[in-house]
Amino acid sequence: MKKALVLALLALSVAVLAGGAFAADKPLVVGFSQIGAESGWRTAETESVISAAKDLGIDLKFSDGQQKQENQIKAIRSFIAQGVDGILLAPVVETGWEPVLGEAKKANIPVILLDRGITVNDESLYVCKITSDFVFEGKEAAKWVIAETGGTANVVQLQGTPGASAATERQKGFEEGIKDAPGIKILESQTGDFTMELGKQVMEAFLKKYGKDINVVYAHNDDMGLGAIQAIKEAGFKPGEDIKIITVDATKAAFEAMVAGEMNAVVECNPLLGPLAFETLKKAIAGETLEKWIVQKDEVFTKDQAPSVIGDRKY
Ligand code: GYE
Repeated sequence: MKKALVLALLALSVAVLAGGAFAADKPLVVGFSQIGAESGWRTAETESVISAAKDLGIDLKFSDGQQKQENQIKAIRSFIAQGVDGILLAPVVETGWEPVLGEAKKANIPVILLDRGITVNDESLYVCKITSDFVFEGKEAAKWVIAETGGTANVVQLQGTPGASAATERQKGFEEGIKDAPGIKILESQTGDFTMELGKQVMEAFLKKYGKDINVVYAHNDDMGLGAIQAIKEAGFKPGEDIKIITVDATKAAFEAMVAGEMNAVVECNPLLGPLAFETLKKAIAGETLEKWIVQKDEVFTKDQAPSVIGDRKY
C-alpha cells in the first residue's frame, strides 16, 4: 500500500516536471509592427519575418500599420496587452515613440527596431536596431553619380517617406557625397513616399518643369525609380540613356530594369532580416547585452553587372 503511494507520488512529480519542461518550451510570442506594404522591399521583409517565425515555431502577431504611426502605436499597445514576449518594430518615422516604448519597457517587453531607426532621448527604450547604414548608401549613390557623369550633372531626388530615417539619411549621405563635386547639382527634391505611384507622379512634375535639363534621377528606393522610368518613357525620353537612374534596395524588379537597360545602378539594402531579428530577440529575452546597432552590409550593382548577378538575387 505504502509502496503504491510512493509510486503514485513519483509519477505525479514526473508529470509535474514534464509539464514544467513543456511550459518552458511553449512557443515564443512575438508582435511585429510592420510599416505597411508600400514597396517590393517591404514585401520581401514581411515574407522573411513570417517565414522565419514559421521555421522557428514562433507565434507571430503581425500588424500592418498602413504607413501610419498611429496604427503602429495601437498595434504595440495591443501587443503589450496580450503580454507578448518581445516586439519587432519597423518604425515608419523617427520621432514620437517615447510614450509607447515607455509602456513596453514598463511591461518588461524587449523591443527591437527593424530596418529603420528612431530618435529618442532615452536609448534604453529599445534593445537595438537592425538596419542598413543609410548614410553610407547615400554616399555610395553620390560616388556613382560623380563617376558616371564625370562630375557634371543635374539631379532630381525622389525622397522616401518624410521623417523616415531611411529617407533623411539617404539624402544626408548623398549631399555629403557630392559636397566636393560642385558640378553635381540637385535641381529639386520631392517625396514619393517610397511608392511607385507617387514616384511616377513626382517625376512627371519634374519633367514638366525641367525637361531635358534632368540628367540623373536619384530615388531613395527602387519602386519610386521604377515609377520614374514610366514617367520618363511617357515624356518621350529614354530611361537609362537620356536620363540615368540610380535607386536604393536592389530588388529583383530593379535588376530586371537594369537588364532591360532602363535603370543604371542600384545600392543594395537587405530586407531579409527575419532570421537575424528572431535570433537577436531571443538573446535579448535571455538577458544578453547586445550591440546597439547591428549594421547590414550593402554594395552597389550596375547595369553591366546585372545580367550575371540577377540569377543569384534572393529578393
Ligand atoms: O528602402 C524602402 C522601404 O526602411 C529600409 O523602406 C526601408 C525602406 C526601403 O519602403 O523600399
